[in-house]
Amino acid sequence: MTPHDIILIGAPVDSGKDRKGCIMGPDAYRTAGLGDTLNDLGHRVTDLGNLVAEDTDIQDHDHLIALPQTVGWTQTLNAAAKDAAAQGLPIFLGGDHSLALGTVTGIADHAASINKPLFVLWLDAHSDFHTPLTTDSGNLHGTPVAYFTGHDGFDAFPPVQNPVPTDQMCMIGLRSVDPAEHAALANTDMHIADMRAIDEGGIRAPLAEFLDRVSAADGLLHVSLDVDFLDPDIAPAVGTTVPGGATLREAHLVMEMLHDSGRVTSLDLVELNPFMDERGKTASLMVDLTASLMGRRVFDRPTRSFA
Ligand code: 6HN
Ligand code: MN
Ligand code: MN
Ligand code: MN
Repeated sequence: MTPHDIILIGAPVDSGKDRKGCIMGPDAYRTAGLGDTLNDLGHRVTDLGNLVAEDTDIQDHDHLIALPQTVGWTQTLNAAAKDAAAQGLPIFLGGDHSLALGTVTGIADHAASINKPLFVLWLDAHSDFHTPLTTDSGNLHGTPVAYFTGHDGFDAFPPVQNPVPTDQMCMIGLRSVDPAEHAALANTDMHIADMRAIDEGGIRAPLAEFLDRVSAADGLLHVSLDVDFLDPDIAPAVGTTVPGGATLREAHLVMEMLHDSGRVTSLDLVELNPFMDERGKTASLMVDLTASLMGRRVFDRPTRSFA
């Protein structure tokens, strides 16, 4: 297994929605042993600690929740992501999903600087494809994909320098898409495997097809893992649970395939709300999934048959 220089970046973003608690996410991952786990797999691990959002001059908005704070985080994380991607494999310890407004745009700027296409894998119950003009909840964690793919309505945010083309994106696990998001997605060539597709055909095929395209283009791959991608029975610590999510084995298979592809260059761990967890089980599961992504396995394949 190739050892990586892994850079842990605490992003305790809690401004992307009403319900509080994601501020505790980074420390929950540390408490669950993320750093040591990755170190034991043979990686070199640096923890940059928790970042603090920049101050902005933006005014509060009457519909959008905590707009100034989220714009500040976007600026901070854009710069941090650009920087870290040039030095190793950043893992952003969220924080809610609004952090991807900054992380993905920063990684996209890095990819452009080395002339490589950036691909994004979105593992989520939701498409997070609202704009500030279409969101009915006002929760900006529902908007990052529209922002970093270059859609209108984000006037308060820094202009996106290098939008990610939608055909370089794949969403897996969707089961809650609002009407405005549905209409907007229909106008894109985004690759989508919703839960029905996974029920019928399995989770392997759509991911394998996407990974083949990343390899063929010699692309960078950013993975954004929302806790609510997982079924709430195994991952209760998230404010936006939707029944019928990925099982433990489906999730590990995704991570194992991502590892085998050798393509992943950055990762978001988002939406963990430790206040809602059951004795740390969701935080520990997220650490285990990250371990699978970074090379933990029972046997090298093909496994020996014990029959
Ligand atoms: N997430 N579509 C809903 C909204 O409020 O816009 C849910 C968003 C969930 C956000 O998954 O990170
Ligand atoms: Mn999300
Ligand atoms: Mn979600
Ligand atoms: Mn909504």
